[in-house]
Parts: sequence; C-alpha cells; structure tokens
Amino acid sequence: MASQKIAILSVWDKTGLLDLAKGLEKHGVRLLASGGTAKMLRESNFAVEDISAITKAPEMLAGRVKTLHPAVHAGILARNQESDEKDLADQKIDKVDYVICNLYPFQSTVAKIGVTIPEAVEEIDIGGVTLIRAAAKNHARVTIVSDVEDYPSFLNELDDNNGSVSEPVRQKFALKAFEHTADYDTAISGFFRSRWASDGVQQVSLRYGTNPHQKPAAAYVSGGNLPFKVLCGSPGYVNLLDALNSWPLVKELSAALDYPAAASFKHVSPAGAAIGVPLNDVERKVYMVDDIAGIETSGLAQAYARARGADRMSSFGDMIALSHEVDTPTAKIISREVSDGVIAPGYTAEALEILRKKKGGKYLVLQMDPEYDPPATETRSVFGITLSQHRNDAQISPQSSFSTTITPKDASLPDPAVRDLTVATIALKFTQSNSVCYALNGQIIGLGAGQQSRIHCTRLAGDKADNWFMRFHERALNLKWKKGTKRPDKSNAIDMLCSGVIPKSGIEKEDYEKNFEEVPTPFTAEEREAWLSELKGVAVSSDAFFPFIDNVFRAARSGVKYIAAPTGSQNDQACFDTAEQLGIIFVEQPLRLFHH
Ligand code: 93A
Repeated sequence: MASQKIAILSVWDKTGLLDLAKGLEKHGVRLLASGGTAKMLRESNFAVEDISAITKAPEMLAGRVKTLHPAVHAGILARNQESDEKDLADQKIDKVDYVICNLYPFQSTVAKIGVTIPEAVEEIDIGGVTLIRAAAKNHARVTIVSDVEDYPSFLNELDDNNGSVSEPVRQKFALKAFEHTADYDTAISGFFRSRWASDGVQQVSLRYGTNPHQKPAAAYVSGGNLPFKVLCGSPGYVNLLDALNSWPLVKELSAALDYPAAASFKHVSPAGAAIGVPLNDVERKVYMVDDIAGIETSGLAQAYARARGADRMSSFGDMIALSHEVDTPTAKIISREVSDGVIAPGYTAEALEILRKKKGGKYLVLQMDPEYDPPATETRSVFGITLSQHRNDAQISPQSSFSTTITPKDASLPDPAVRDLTVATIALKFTQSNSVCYALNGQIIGLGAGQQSRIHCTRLAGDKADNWFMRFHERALNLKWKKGTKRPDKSNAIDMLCSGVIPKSGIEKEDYEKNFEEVPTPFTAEEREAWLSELKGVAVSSDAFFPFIDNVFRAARSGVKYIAAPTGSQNDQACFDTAEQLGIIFVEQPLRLFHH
C-alpha cells in the first residue's frame, strides 16, 4: 500500500494558502507546517501538524529556527534508493513529497526608506531557502512550489495525475525555485554591497545614471575589486560607458601596431583614435599642439594630439583613453582642452599633479589595471530582459585581418595602408553601429557612427574627412585671430570655414566674424575641389558589408585608396567592380563588427 504523501508548508505570503491546503487534503496528503502557516490552517479547521511533530524540537530563537532539522531535510533530500531509505528508517524519518514555500520579504523591506541593517538582517530567510533549495535539488522525486501563482496549476496537476506530479512540471518548478533563491541572494548581496563595500574598490556610487533623474546609480563587480581606481573626480554613468569602451580600444590598438595609442570618446563612440605616429610641423599646428614642450619625444602625446585633432568639434568634453603611462606633455595637452576625464594604466607624478588641478580638482582621472581580462560572457538588462552573449573578443590583426584582397586580385597592401585599416577597423569595433571609418597617418580622420543607413555613415565620415583635410589648407592655417579668442571658439570657426557653412548675414555672421582680426575669405567650390583632390591614400573600413555601390563612389570622392569590409551583400560583386574601376584596393575583412 502506498504510504501517505507528505507536504511541508512554510509560506510568508499566505495568499491562496487555504485553497492550496484544500486541494492537498483532497488527495489525502499529510500537512506539516511552520508556526504562522500552521496557525492559519488550523484556524480554518485543517488537520495540520506542526513541524515539531517530526523534529520533536520546538521553533526557537524567536523563529530563526523553524524548519532547520535533519528530520525535515533528510525527508526532502532522500532518493528512492536503498541506502537513503535505510538511513531514513534508522532515524524514523518519513519522505517528504511536496514543499510549498515562499521567503521572507527581504526585497520589499530593504526598499523602504531609512531601513536599518538589523531590520534587513531579520528578513534574511535561512530555513525557507534551505527548504526550497533542497526540494529543487531533489526534483527527481520532490515537487517544490515557490510561487503562489503556481498553486492552481500544481493542484490541476495533482488532479490529472492521481495525486502525483509529472517530471516536466517538477523540473519547471525546480528551475523557478533556483531562480527564486538566486534573485533573493542577489538582493541580499546587493543591499550589503551598497552598505559595506568600500566605495571605489568593489563599487562606485554614481551621482545619477544616463540622465540626472535616473537615480540611484552605481557601478560594481559582484566579486573581487573593480579593475580601475578613481584617482580624482567622481565618475558619471556615461563617463564609465566611455571609459570601458575606449580603454579596450586603445589597449587593442597599441598591441596590434606596437605604438602608444589614444582615443577621444563622446557618447560611447570615438570622436578620434590614433597611434603615436610622429607629427610634422603642419599637423602640430592644425592640432593646436605646436607649443607643447617635449611632444616630439612622447608617442603618447602625439597619439592623443591626433585623436583629439581628428574632429575637434566632436571631441569637446571628451573622455580620453590612453594606452600607456601618462607623461607631462600628454597631461599638458589635456589640461587646456575641455574634457571630462581620462583613463590610463598609470600617470607620472607630474602628469597626475597637472590633471588634478583641472576643472577645479574635479577632473575625472581613472587608473586602469592593464592586466584586467573581462569574463568571456557579458550580460546587460534592457527593459527588464537580460541579454547575454560571448564578448566580442575577436582580435583585429594587421597580419591576418586584411589578407584577402579581392580587387585587384592578390594585390598587396603597403604597410601604411595595413596600419590605417587596422586603426579604422579597431575603432569600429568600439563604435556604435552602423559605422564607417576613414583613416590616414595612423589616425581616424572621419567617422560616421550610429546611423541606421550605411550610406549615411559613409557620407558623414567622408564629409568629416574632407573637413579634416580642409583644415590643412593654407588659408585655414594662417587665420588672424582676435586676441583672447578661446580654443573652442577657434575650433568652431575653423569648422564653419572648412565645412563651408559660414553664416551670410545678421547676428550669426557677426558672431562668426567676432573671432577674427581679419575675416578669412570663404572657400569657393573650385578651391575646395582643387584642395580636396590632393587628399590621397585614405583607408576606409566598414563594420558590415556595403549594400550598394554608392558607398564606394562616396569613399572615392575623399581620396580613398583602400577599403576593408565584410562581404555577404547581394551587391558584393558590383561593389568590387566599382572599386576596381576607381582604382581602389578592396580587402575582405572577415568579421562583422556591430557594436551596441
Ligand atoms: O528564520 S528562518 O530562516 N528559519 C527557519 O528555520 C525557517 N523555516 C522556514 N525562517 C524560516 N522559514 C520561513 O518562515 C519560510 O521561508 C517562510 O517565509 C516563513 C513562514 O513562517 P510562518 O509559517 O511561521 O509564518
């Protein structure tokens, strides 16, 4: 004769408890319950026994020990096997078949304003978690119901299966139980992390999230220490997004090309990125670093001058990443630009002193552990849904990423082209998609990010590359500034002149002209065309295939000689043919590099 089935009931949330007990009783199940649960059932005349009926021990310590006892847990954990059954028989313990349990309300308690640590501590459920975990572990025999919403389906299952529960349902409930205890533990560790983890070591509290009304906000690791230290200032949420995207960019770029590397980030995309190819006199002038002492011997300073100089308008207020220890010339460039912060593996004492004086002592200085290697899997939560993926840890390599030349077939790429395609492609790996990047002299010269249409990226990046090159025109180099004109105003006026959007009349024109001692003559269409025809040898990379030949046409107009892109478009062949006709070397870069 089958022995009577046993259910242990221990629920904080007593919703639906009476109906559940009714359903269990109908199937002749023996009901054992912890203090409050038993009381409620007894008051409704159910034949319920206290847990102490099997433990022979009273609830103790004001409820801290209710169900923690071998009579309970051996009864739950025993398998249908001889040795387990012998152990139970020796101790006169009966097998438990069903566990109905939900936990103390830790989450809602700690959500209350002003909650104290003792209040939170009392809400840490021990016995309930143990019941749930034990029953879920032994799902091969035991059913765990941890969600009040599941009571009806559990009872239906008993009705349909003559008082037992099928394996798929036991598994489904066990999974839910494991998730329930995992969420519970995450809430507990999160609460104590917020109270006890040293700020800046395992976590940093942030003033707010993406926007000022998004509070609270924090950055943390769930074990160990953060891989960066805050040496000055206090990071914002967007600063960290920039820092944690720009750091791997410069690390990878520097390792790939064996040069110091720098990136200037805004809104989680590079405004510029470069390696420290030596600057000539004209470049030093265009990038506004011709007066920086010692720049010619600092690869890092030259890398940042290039990164910042690519698109000075976009770099305004940037987050900077630097691959090597920051030296004095690099710190001096940074100190006089409008910038939010910097991340680097180290700082010389003098460089740190310079940076600590910036922004009245509020400039953000982060020191990154260069050895830090993030986990292979990354997760994020969007609108309550957790997305998880293998991190994009594919490496872009000058040796292997550009080895499949399509047009002309088997053409070999000169070293500077490989270098520039590497710069452009690594930059794209950390740029919001869609993205297309133009590079020359080891630096980005135009980047189109976050456009839904690829041709818009190619145009935007091409227009930026043109604008960059116009800044090398004699007229742009010899502007007569009014004394006291600030660097951002100069950058803005140069941008208007070079991109041909000079205001024609009114206060806007006055505002533009007030910067100059001598207002420069605008470029005519012919002058622009003539000068841009001198732009040559540019490399372009695209984060995915070109869907139409218009991209190739547009690239060619900005001096492009090399294109690297993934293939897979229906128009691949047309793109290759167009490139060939325009004298462009087209290389298949095998990886799609979307980034979001
Ligand atoms: O303090 S506990 O962790 N100690 C226990 O041994 C224990 N066993 C069950 N809390 C314990 N429980 C929890 O009690 C359950 O998880 C449930 O939330 C609650 C039900 O208590 P009562 O039946 O007395 O209302």
